Amino acid sequence: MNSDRLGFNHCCVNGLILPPFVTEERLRNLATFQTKPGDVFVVSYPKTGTIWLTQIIKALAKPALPEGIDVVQIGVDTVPFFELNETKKLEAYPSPRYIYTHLPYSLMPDDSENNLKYIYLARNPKDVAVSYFYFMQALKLYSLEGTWDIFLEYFMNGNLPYGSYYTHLLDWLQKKEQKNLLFLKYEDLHKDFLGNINKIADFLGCALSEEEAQIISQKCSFSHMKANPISNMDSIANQMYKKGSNYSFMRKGTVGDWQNYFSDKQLEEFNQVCDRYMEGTGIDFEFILE
Ligand code: PPS
Repeated sequence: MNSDRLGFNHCCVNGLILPPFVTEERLRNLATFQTKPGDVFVVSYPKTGTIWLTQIIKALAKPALPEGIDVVQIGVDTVPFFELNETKKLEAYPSPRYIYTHLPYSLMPDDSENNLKYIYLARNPKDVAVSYFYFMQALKLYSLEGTWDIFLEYFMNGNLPYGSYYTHLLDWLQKKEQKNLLFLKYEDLHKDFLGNINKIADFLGCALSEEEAQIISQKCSFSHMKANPISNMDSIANQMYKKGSNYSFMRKGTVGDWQNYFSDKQLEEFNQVCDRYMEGTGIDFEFILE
C-alpha cells in the first residue's frame, strides 16, 4: 500500500512509517546519542505495556533526571521517551540512565561493545491491535480516519507508526539469547507480577526485599496507575486527545479484549498472518488467560 495514502498523519523514513515527530532529522540526531555502559533501554512496539514497565523501573531503580528533559508530554516522569527528546538533553541524564523507545534495533545507537541493557516487552498482537486502534483514534497527533476494519488492515500489512509489529518483534528477537537483553511478555506480567518484578530487579542489579516487591506490585497495579494522574496522563489529556474523546490511557489493561472486536473472517485472516510470522520463532503468545 502506498503509505502516502494512509489515513493518518505520519512520517516515512526509508520505507518505515513513523509518528509525525520522528523525522529523518530526528533519527539522525538520535543515532549520535553517546551511550554509556549500563544504559538501559526499555524497548517495545506501541501499546504493548511500555508505560507499565517504565512505572516498574521507576519504582525499582529510582532514576533521577536533570532539567530540560521532556517527560511530561508522555506522562512518565523519570524514564524519558527517546524519540521525543534531543540527544544533547538526554546525554545530560546521569547514569544509570533508563530510556524508553519504540525504535527497531537497526535505528538504535551503536552497541558494538554490548555494554548496554535492553528490556524488550511483547504482547499478544490481537490485543496490541485493539489497544493501538483506540489510542490512534483518540490522539490529535494522528487525526486517524477510518474504522476498526480499515485499521486492522493497516495492522496486518504493517502500515502503522513503527511499521509491522511482527517485523519489530523479529528484529529484536535476534538479540534474545544475548545476556544484555531481557525479554518479557505482557501476559506474563499479568500471570506472575511479583516473579517478573524480581526478574527485572535482578536484570537491573537492584536489590529488592519481599516487602519492597509487594509495594511495587501494588503501586504498579492497573487500578493504582489508572487513579494516578501522572501514569494515566490526566493533566495532558486535553492537549493529547481529540475534543469529546473519553479515552483514558489506562484503558482496559486486560488480556483478551480483542474478542470484543474481531469478526470471524478477520480472525481467520489475522491468525494466518500471525502464524506466518511467528512460525519457528519459539514465541508462544497467550491470547486469553484462564
Ligand atoms: S504507549 O502509548 O505505546 O506507550 O502504550 P503502552 O504503555 O505500550 O500500552 C498501553 C497499554 O498498556 C496497558 N497498561 C496496563 N495493563 C495492565 N496493568 C497495568 N498496570 C497497565 N498499565 C498500562 C494500558 O491499559 C494499555 O492497554 P489497553 O488494552 O489499551 O488497555
